[in-house]
Amino acid sequence: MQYQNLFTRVQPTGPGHHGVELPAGNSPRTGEPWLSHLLGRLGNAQIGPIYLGGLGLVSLITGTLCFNIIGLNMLASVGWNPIEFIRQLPWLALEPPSPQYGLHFPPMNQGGWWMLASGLLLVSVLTWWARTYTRARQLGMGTHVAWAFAAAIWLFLVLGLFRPLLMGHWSEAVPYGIFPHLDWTAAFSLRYGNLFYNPFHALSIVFLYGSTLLFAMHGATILAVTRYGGDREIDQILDRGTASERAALFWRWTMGWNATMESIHRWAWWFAVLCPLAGGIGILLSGTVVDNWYLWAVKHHVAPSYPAVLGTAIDPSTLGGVKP
Ligand code: 07D
Repeated sequence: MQYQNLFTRVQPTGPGHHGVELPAGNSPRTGEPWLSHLLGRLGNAQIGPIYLGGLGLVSLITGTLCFNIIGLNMLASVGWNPIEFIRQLPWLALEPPSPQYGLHFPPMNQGGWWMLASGLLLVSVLTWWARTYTRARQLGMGTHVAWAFAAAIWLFLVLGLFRPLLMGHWSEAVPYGIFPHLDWTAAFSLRYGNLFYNPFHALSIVFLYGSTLLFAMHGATILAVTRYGGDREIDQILDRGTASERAALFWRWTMGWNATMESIHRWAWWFAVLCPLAGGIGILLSGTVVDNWYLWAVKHHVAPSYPAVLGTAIDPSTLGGVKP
């Protein structure tokens, strides 16, 4: 019979476990643990208890307020018609203030709600970060998750806070909305001469794609040796002649070299973290230091200057356009 680890996973039932004792000064965990067979097929069957705490509470409240402000503004934009709200949802937006307001606080209906929603989102994301940091510390863990999350927050802050501040306009920030934020992304690329020529965008893609490749390699390798207990990581590191040695051997045979049980996770962490870190640098440089990435690439002999038959590329910033 074929070994099917997904279907042979045993789900023992019994009293739920609240987890290790927490040091003094922590809030109690909320909720009696219960078991879900369905979720147990995807991960751990035990649900809860959850740790809410002060930071979690602030994060949830500010996040919910932000979400509702965005939703209500969208609803207002279709005359408070719920049917139109659902029908047009992908196109609806809460836009940042227009350029004329610079870094000033605009009237509520001209970007003020965007400012308020963004302030709340900022508090929500930062308190959630602090929560990942303090929860890890209280469990005696390293803070690797918090610092990986911080890398994503770096890109989020560059897009919505640091770059608009450097450019002197909140209008530079990203709108809330499904298609509107995609349109913003495409417009940003066009405005700065095609983001493909931005080396940090390229580097960010390297780590994005690199992360998927590494994740596929690692996930596949471990699944391939679960029949030998490869998913029981600690036994694998301490014992000899294990599934993990077989997995290592597989890679040493196929590509001459292998990562270790520990180093593969460092590879994964760095690849994931470098994606938004490099990306944030690329966005911060756009419009502040470099105005046109295509012309930048030509100047630095990265891209060829195309033959004159195609006409010369014109830097859009020299065309005048709409001035604030
Ligand atoms: C966005 C930041 C962290 C987010 C946080 C979120 C909440 C709650 C709730 C609103 C993901 C906090 C908030 C959880 C929200 C409420 C209620 C992380 C983020 C903390 N690109 N591109 C990248 C590719 C093109 C463009 C990165 C590929 C075109 C712009 C990545 C292609 C154009 C920007 C990437 C491609 C263009 C990017 C993102 C291919 C026009 C960025 C990395 C094959 C479409 C961003 C330097 C990431 C960046 C970015 C990939 C093409 C524009 C590597 C594969 C040429 C403007 N692009 N791109 O981790 O960093 O995002 O650029 O075509 O800003 Mg690109």
